[in-house]
Amino acid sequence: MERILITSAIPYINGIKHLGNLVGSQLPADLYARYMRARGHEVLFLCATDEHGTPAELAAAKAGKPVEEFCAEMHQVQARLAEGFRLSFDHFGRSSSAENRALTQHFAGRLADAGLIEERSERQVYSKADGRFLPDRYIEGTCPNCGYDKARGDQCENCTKQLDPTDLIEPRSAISGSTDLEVRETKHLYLRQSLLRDDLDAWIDSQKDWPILTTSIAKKWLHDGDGLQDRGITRDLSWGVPVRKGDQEWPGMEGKVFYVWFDAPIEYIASANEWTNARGAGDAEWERWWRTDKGAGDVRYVQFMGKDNVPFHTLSFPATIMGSREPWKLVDYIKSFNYLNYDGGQFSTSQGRGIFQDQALELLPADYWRWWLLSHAPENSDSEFTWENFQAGVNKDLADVLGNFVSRVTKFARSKFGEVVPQGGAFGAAETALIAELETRVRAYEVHMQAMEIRKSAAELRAIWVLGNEYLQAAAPWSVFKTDPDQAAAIVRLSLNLIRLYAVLSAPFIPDAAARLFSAMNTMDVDWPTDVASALEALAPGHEFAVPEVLFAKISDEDRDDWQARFSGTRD
Ligand code: B3M
Ligand code: ZN
Repeated sequence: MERILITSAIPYINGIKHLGNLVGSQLPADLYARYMRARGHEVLFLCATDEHGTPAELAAAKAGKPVEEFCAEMHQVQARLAEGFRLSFDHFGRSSSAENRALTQHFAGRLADAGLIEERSERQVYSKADGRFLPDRYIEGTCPNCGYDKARGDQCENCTKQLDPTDLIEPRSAISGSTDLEVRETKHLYLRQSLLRDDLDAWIDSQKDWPILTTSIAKKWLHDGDGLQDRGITRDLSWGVPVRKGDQEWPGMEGKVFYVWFDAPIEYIASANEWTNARGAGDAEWERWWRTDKGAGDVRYVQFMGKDNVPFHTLSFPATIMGSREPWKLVDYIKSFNYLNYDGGQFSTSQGRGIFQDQALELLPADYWRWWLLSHAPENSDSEFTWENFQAGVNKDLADVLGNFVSRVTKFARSKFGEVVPQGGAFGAAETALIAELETRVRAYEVHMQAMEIRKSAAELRAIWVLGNEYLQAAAPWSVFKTDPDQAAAIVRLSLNLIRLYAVLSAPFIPDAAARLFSAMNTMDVDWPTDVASALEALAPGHEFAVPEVLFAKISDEDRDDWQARFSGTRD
């Protein structure tokens, strides 16, 4: 038995995430966590909301709420959606937690002690009316390029030109509208990542099994252009982790907070601490996952994320950990994803384009989405969601193959033998062949799941479902019954057992359907089939079962067209 720590990139708090976000981190992480638990490993699966930074402040202002209140509410919303999609986090934390505040300040203090933090002076726009420095996107004015009068200090939305706040004509504060702005000196902390370049380089080189997508991005940022840049890790905002050196004041840094990307990955650790604090458990319990001096030496740590987050996880966060000179657990494997596109374009949170998590769950149960998204995970290239493709995947794989098998077997069994597993005779050549093929495919499925090859795993699982259908079609118990009821009973006995086996194998992908199959088969035996032949004897003759309700409803052409039209525009 192994111990496996799993984290998914923590979603921003500022809005409800779309399905592209879901398939790029949380959903595959959940698949892996469920599979590893099913194989008997000890798993700690953590996620959280990423609550700091300008986007959170802006979203709260737009909602007309204090930022703390906005974040608390949105955390609940995201937590409920995570439950809706059956994401099996052991803890879903908050980067604004007291635990993360303490840990973030701790790391900053350690980095400073190690000489890895430097103070630099910068010139930044200050608003007297607002009594604060303004981040670039908090400054509005007229675009010097196109004349648009609501251009932001970082970019003009109208003509897309990248801007500096000083380029704007008649700049004003986006908060108060005040034009009483001036440029002032301000000090910020920089993490001297460049000093850790060789350590990072050697560490990345030693990761022989990482996916190419992960290492290529890491290497690009390590070596391209100017190489690894030192990074500003503080901001002049009020919402965030206050800048402190451990539990000490940091002279000159009063009123400043850490940059959101500095504290967000530390929340992976803090979430474990929140998890134990929530239960009144001691520190030893989370530290055995995170501190190699306290038992985490044999933990395998796997992270899941979209490709845009890779530089932060291969360079910045490891720099924080290595630079602390403390024995924190470093990631062992980073599974990264390309993008899922939506119907000929991109999913976009800011433009409200695509399907969002809440909308998806209003249309269909989680399993439909889980199955389609995972079986089309954007692993080796970007992939695309279209309504035709979604309909085809659900109707073919879930309804015609898996659902149909379950329905035919259970209904036929009930009609001929009642709702108990019949005894029947010995297995013949067809059954022996099926078992051998299942044995091969189940082992292949294990290999793909272990390697986090999501699409290959889905394809293998689908092939395992198909085997059952093909067997049933060829064995034709409904005909055999007329001449040899005993043989028909053996076919049914095997097929009912196959339903239980399917529930075990499919649970990581479609946990709700699996739970319904277990309950219909009236069994708590969820053991992984280390030997297919004996797994197919788990339900003994005489064992009672029930015919389940329709497992998966087909998506009609009408619904498909209706949904396509409904989600063709943008959400406000
Ligand atoms: N919140 C961005 C994202 O959700 C960011 C990830 C943080 S991971 C520590 O894609
Ligand atoms: Zn412009």
